[in-house]
Amino acid sequence: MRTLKNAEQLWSVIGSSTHIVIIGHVNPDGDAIGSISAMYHFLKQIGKHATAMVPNRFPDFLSCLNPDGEPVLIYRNDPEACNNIIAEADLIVCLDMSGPGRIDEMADAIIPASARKILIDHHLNPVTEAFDIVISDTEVSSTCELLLSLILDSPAISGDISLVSLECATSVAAGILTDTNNFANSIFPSTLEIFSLLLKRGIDRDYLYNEIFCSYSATRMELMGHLLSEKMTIIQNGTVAFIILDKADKEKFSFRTGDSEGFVNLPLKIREVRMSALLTEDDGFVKVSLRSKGTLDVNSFAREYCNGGGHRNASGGRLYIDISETAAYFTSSIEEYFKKA
Ligand SMILES: [Mn+2]
Repeated sequence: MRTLKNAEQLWSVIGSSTHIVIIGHVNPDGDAIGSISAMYHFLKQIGKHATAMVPNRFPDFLSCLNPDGEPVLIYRNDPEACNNIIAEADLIVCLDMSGPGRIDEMADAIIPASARKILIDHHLNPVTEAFDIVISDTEVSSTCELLLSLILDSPAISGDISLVSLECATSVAAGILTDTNNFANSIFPSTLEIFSLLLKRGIDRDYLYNEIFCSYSATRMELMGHLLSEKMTIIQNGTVAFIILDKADKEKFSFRTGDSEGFVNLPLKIREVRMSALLTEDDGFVKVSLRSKGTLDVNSFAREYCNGGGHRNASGGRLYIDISETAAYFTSSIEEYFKKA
């Protein structure tokens, strides 16, 4: 789906705004922080100041994208100060989130805010009624890719990549590397065209690769080994694998936000496994991450059984059950789902 018809309004709305807030989704990843940082730097370049904000903290390795002197605010650390900034805003740019459901309690400040709201996103089924302008394209690798194509079309850049700042270009590259898992998935022709421009602009891909993919703490590496050897269960004649990450293991391995990023993909390395789930105990719910190979649709499974959704090969959701019941619930849901299919 491509909903680009509002793109021409984007820069005029930004041009007429003075108090701009840029936000991204909860548990921010490289695409959320990358697109926030890229937008921040581009706005700065065109003489616009913006405040960047996310619901909760993000992994340390992404701090290489944090704007110098003005780091991204963490809503949960100081909701009152963030609420004041949101209340004073006349424009809120929402990146890499399909709707207010992706920003947890920050939604209580964002939804009633009088500011105009722009969505720039690549997820399925954006909540269009929550925004004044929706720029949504699912046929791109990442929000960062979509954002750079918009920036290239802007009057200030007019297609000339050499005019894009290195900070902006580096942030965009981080989002593309993250969401494609270092060019393993979600690659479109436009993805490589955009990345080619970024290389021409002089981004340091090796540096970003090491920051994003080779920056595990020792305990994170040990947690990965533990989950694979002790907590992975393979069901459905070897075609579905799930991993349960409970609070006891989080504590044992000094778990920090982002430590389980990418773990859901690991069981897909097994030849017969077509679908993988990571089921993580959180406060009051179990977070579900789902991945699949080929035509197996985890989006419909997430919608039907996990109060969630997403893409065909990558979806997520939440279960409002105890972690001790999760294995039984997931196993019976899978049996039912495959029987119907
Ligand atoms: Mn993304």
